[in-house]
Amino acid sequence: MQASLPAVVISGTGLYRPPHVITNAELVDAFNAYADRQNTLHADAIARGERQPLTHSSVEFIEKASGIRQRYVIEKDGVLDPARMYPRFTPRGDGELSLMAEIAADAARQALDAAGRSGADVDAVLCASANMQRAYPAMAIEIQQALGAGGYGFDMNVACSSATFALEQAFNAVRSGASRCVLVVNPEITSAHLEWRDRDCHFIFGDVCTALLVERADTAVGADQWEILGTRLATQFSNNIRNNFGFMNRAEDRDPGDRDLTFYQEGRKVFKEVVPMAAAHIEAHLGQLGLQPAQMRRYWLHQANQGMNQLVIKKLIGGEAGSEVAPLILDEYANTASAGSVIAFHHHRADLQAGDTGVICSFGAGYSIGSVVVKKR
Ligand code: CO8
Repeated sequence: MQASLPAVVISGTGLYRPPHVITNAELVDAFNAYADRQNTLHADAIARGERQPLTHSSVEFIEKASGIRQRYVIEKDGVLDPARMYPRFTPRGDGELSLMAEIAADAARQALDAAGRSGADVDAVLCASANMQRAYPAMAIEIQQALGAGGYGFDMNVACSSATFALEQAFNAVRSGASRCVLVVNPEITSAHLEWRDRDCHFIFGDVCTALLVERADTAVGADQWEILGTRLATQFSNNIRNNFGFMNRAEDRDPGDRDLTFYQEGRKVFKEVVPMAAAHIEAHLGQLGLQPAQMRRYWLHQANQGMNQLVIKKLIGGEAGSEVAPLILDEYANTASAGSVIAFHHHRADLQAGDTGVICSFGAGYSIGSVVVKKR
């Protein structure tokens, strides 16, 4: 049964990179100005011991603890305004393309070009992201229309593992014959869900959008094709990374500024738990396919923390995670939620030869882990 299924390839990738960069120095300056303002505003309460003063952030801490040096954002002024500290987006009318659909269509067109395809060739669109701009209609359907694609589209959210989970859906849809050509897009406007006023996490995220085209190998026409050898998904419930924003907030009489309505985490616990989970997951997946970790030419890993990726690679192959083995993009892009491993794949695969294999792997809230083993054709 398995042997008769057609081979499926990733035939193109695309990347939308926002126009604005925020360096760590700019970020820290804005945060420290915000902290000083807050401490002045609440000086009496602080003096009475009723409130803790806010402590300054530091570039050195951010770079040492995470490896992040800068991030791209769609809107910069609002984020860096100490009186605001979140992006400023102009609302768009229902007749206009939404921001998520706009950046997804941009990345998608690049993926289509790379694969030698047009929107009309696509018969399924999966918009897979850690945050959706609205409840409905699905962004995927708006993107489908913007590209002139056929078939169907739907949105899906598995936090930072949204892209790999969508890749499995695309892989299965194509090899089963249900779809001919599936577009996966990951518009991550993380700047809108990050709490820029929290020193513990204000440096973590950046905005971006990635796109991947998945189609049958025997009809693919692109010059750069990556056969999907297998996918493996796993979830295990955890409260260590959480965001309680949702449609019931209004009915709960919540203040939209409540801290738990944006990203929050127990970073230390996550770090400790993810390393063994991710390494065991990848090893088991490769074992299922009759492959060994050391045989992989490349690991395109989730981009949250430099140290975490180094430890995952050490557990897998016992060696260093140099850029040859596990390229890092988080120094430039920061954590881009589900898009991180796809950006690494987009930027760091041109040097591999036909027959070379590698693993795209995400780890995210949920917890959720997804791995996709690919071979260059
Ligand atoms: N500037 C200066 N000092 C700071 C700052 C700052 N901005 N922030 C914290 N500090 C101080 C703290 O106050 C603390 O001081 P003290 O020791 O005096 O109490 C000290 O620095 C250490 O603080 P932390 O313990 O919070 O710092 P960590 O060393 O843990 O680093 C990280 C924080 C970088 C967030 C780290 O915990 C981390 O990367 N954890 C991994 C989780 C992660 O990356 N999350 C990102 C988003 S979620 C995601 O992408 C999914 C990840 C994996 C999911 C798992 C699926 C299986």
